[in-house]
Amino acid sequence: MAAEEIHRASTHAPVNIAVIKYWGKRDPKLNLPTNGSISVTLSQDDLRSHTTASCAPSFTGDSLTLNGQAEDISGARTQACLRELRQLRREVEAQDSHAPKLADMKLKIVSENNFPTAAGLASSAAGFAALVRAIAFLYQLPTSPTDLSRIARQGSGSACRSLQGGYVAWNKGEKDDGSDSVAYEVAPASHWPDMRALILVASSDKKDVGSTAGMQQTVASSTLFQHRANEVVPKRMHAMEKAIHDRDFEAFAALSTKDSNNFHACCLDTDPPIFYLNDTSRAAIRLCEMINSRHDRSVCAYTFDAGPNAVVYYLANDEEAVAGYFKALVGDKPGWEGKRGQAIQAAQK
Ligand code: 2P0
Repeated sequence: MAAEEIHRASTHAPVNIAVIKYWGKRDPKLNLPTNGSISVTLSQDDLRSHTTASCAPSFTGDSLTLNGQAEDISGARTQACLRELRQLRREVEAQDSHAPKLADMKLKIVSENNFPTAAGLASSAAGFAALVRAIAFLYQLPTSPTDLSRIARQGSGSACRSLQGGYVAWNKGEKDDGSDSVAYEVAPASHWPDMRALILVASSDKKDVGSTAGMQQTVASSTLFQHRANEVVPKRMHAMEKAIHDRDFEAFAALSTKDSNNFHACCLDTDPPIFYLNDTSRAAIRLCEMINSRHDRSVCAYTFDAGPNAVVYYLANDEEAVAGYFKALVGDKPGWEGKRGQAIQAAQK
């Protein structure tokens, strides 16, 4: 008896770190945001999800294994991604009678992150982006990164920004069906190749308030947030795109740090308040401020997601000024050692 043919495709997707933050949904089901966002894609050599998707007639159920552990994929978000991808495959099969009927087969998805999933390093973004692209490759879909970003967004909002390299924006969109809430490339990584990111893991504990729940609490209770979504971010989106196009690090740094602080101020303005930063985070902020003040210019820019870990952006020429100080801090201070003091230097390519 001939061996059964297993159809298989693999891909990887990088972590992205926002410099204009996504926080708040106007439609939680479709993951439509209240404001646009912009991120920098980190090098896949440093932080990425690698995913293989396969299907065969004998597979009995859809399954996902993440870092060797079986994951529940019955949630509405994963199901929305699988449904959309299968629908697109059915369209391919309807147009080509010789195309194998993959959409009817069950999927086996195996994913590995090369960084600690629990460390709060945007693992859902890289994870959903890799999952969606692996299945799109398996199904040989004629989809663009923008089409795929619309699907990945439904898995996790920030995932839509991990399907392209370099500098990526997520357009808030205006339509209720989410068809225009997609990611686009502001500039390729090669446009500003000397950008660097230093990631300081201040804690790899699971966060107290998850992003999905936290942002909904903020939307429901923060008045500061209304100002952020309607006034602050729309202006910053344009200014950040210009800073990236102009390779203007001074403007990039000012906008990144201000946006991180504005986002965390909205978290504090939430009822009950959400605290993502800790003493280590605040020490990193003070160190950046000190480095910039000593040089009398913006040498480094800090940003924090929904957790205490700092991401510090700087240019390659300033490697010594920034990494030197942070390495000293990591090495010297109790609380930055071992798991809590792990520093990953990720060169953005
Ligand atoms: C961002 N964050 O722009 C912001 C900054 C956290 C702070 O995107 O509910 O995990 O899956 O759409 O994408 C985290 O939110 O939330 C996030 P869901 P997601 O990167």
